[in-house]
Amino acid sequence: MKMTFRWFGKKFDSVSLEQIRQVPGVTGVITTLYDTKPGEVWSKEKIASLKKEVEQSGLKIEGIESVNIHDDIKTGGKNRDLYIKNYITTLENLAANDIRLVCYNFMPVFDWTRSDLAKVRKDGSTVLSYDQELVDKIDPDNMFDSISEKANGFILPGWEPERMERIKSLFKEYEHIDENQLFENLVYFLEKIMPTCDKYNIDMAIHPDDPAWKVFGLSRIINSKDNLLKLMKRVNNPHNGVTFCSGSLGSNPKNDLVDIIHSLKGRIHFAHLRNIIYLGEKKFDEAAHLSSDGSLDMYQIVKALYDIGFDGPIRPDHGRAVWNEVSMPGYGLYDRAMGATYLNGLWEAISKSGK
Ligand code: DNO
Ligand code: MN
Repeated sequence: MKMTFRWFGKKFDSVSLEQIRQVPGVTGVITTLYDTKPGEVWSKEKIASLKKEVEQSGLKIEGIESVNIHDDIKTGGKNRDLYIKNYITTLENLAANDIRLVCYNFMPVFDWTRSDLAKVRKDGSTVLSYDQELVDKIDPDNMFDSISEKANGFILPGWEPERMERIKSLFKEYEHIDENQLFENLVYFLEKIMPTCDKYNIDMAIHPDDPAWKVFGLSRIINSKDNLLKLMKRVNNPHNGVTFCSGSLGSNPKNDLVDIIHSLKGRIHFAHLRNIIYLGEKKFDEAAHLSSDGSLDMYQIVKALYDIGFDGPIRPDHGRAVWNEVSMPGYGLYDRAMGATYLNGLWEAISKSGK
C-alpha cells in the first residue's frame, strides 16, 4: 500500500508539495493536468514537466485523478471515436512517463453532488454534506451557483466554470441516455482502450458515482456491488478496475463495503478512504476519517483491503475544514494529514497483528 495525497497543482491548490512531503508516511501524490479539458491530448512534455516538479519535491506521481472522459464518449455522440483516439494517445504519453494508473468517472453532467460545501459542525469545523430534500429544491441549471459561494474562490473538480456555462445543453445531451445505454457506452470505451492498457500495463480505475443514486434524473451505473461486478465481468481484463471510494459507495447504507472489497479482489487499483455520518434517507454529512466520528467502520474497510492483498495507492479523501484553514472544500491540508496518519496507523496495526 502506498499512502498518497491528492494535489491539484501549484496554480490551483492551497496545499504545496513541500507541505505534503512533511506528512509522515505520505510518499506520493495523485494529480492531473488541471489546465487540460476532457477530450484533449496530454502531451508527453507537459506530463514530463509535472512529473519533474513532483519528483523534485521528493514525492512520486502514483496515479492520475482524473483523465476526464469527454461527454461524447459518455453519450455515444458523433465524435466519440476521435475522443477515444485522443484518450489512447494520452495513455501512451502517460506510460512514456512511467505513469500507469488512471482514475476516471462515468457520471453524466455532474462529477459529484453536495447540497452544502461548508456545513458547520458542533466543534466549529465544517464539512461537505448532502441532503436530498435540499437538492430537490435546486434547479439543476443553477446547481453550480447555489453551492459555489462556499467554494472559497477555488475551482471545484468536475465543476469547471466553462462546463457549467453549457449546463443546459449538457442536460439535453443526456436526455435519452438511460442506464443501459450509458453502460454500453462505457463498455465500448473500455474495449477500445484495453489493448493500449495491456501493452503498457496501465490500470484503469473507475470512480463510483457520488452519491450512489440518481441525481436530477441522470443515469447512474457505478453505484453498487452488482453494477461493479457487471462491469468487471463484461470487460473481463484486470486493467479494467475500480477506485474503491468508501464515501461514495458508502453513501448508500445498503452497500456492504467490506463485502464489495472482497468481491473485487484483484480489480481494486486505487482507494479513496473517508468517513460519513448517516443522517436519514439520502442524507449524510462527511466526517473526520476516524471510525468513531462517523457511520463507517474504517478499521474493517482497511482490514478488507489488507486481506485482499491490496498494494496500490490509498489517499485520504475529503477532510473537514479545521483550524481556520481556507482551501478548496474537502481538500485542506490539516484534516487530510490527520486522516493519512490515522489510516497509516490502522494499516500498521493490522499488518502487525497476529505476528
Ligand atoms: C471529488 C472526487 C471526484 C473524483 C472524480 C474521479 O472530490 O472524489 O471529483 O475525483 O469523480 O473521476
Ligand atoms: Mn472519492
